[in-house]
Amino acid sequence: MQKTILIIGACGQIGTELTIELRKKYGSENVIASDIREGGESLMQSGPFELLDATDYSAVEDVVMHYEIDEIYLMAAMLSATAEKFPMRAWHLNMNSLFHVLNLAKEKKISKVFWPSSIAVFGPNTPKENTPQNTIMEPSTVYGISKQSGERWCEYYNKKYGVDVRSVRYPGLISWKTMPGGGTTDYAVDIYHEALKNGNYECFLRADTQLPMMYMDDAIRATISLMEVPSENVKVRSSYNLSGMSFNPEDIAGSIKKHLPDFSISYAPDFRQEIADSWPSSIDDTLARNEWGWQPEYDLDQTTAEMLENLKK
Ligand code: AKB
Repeated sequence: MQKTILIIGACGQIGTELTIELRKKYGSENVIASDIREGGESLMQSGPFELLDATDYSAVEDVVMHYEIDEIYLMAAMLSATAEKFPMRAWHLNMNSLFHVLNLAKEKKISKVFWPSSIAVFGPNTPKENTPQNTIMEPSTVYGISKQSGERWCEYYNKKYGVDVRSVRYPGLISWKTMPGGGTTDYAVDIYHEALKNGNYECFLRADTQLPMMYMDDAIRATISLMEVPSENVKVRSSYNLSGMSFNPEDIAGSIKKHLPDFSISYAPDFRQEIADSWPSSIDDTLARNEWGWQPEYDLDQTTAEMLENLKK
């Protein structure tokens, strides 16, 4: 059966690539992109677009009714570093947009929701290596607190009202089509741009800051496969751990040097170091692998090759 999909936050780092992929899969006219601002040319020209404020319930409801939307992917959020600067704005955006979408599903105006969580749900007391699905969380950032609360609400809406909501805890995402904005893991994208432009990069994290990361193609594949799994197979209604690779700034610099031998990196840690230090260094995603067949494809060197090749163009 043909379905109609709305992506909220379609012009961001994940939203752009998700929209393009969903349009390939379900047809351009059936995938409505929306955001508070217009996006890049390839996104804007590939299908319908609506200017939409994710915190405005009536505006979201109008778009849902107008296009007879079946599924929403809610990708609008304020990320970790920016959220530390604007805690109340981050809370307002991250929580209210989620409530609006969950309530539309509760009222049966849509039938399925994807909402992204993050490794930021974990905190300084969480076991750092191979962080399990269920463990101590206690996030210490505004963004992490909003994602942790969001997970609890998703689970609640599923149990109480039968809302079909699905989620993964994204690690840092690496992509070349759209820049990330305001995250702690953004260095792993900036570094490729600077390597090609200037041959050097000043990193805002320490050399040994190991974090979970993933190439965007893997992240999009994970997202769409989770949304396609039959509902009874989705056992976790908070959010699934999801793992791609783990590396630190020194490793990524080494990987870049295989292509650009003169590349150099220096370190000037700032407030984002404390955020990174509170997060896991690797993730155990056994449940995602067992329950819906998750398998990552990209390691660090493959990611570097793809990033440099595409950014050079
Ligand atoms: C961030 O750094 O804030 C995000 C995330 C890990 O959720 N990329």
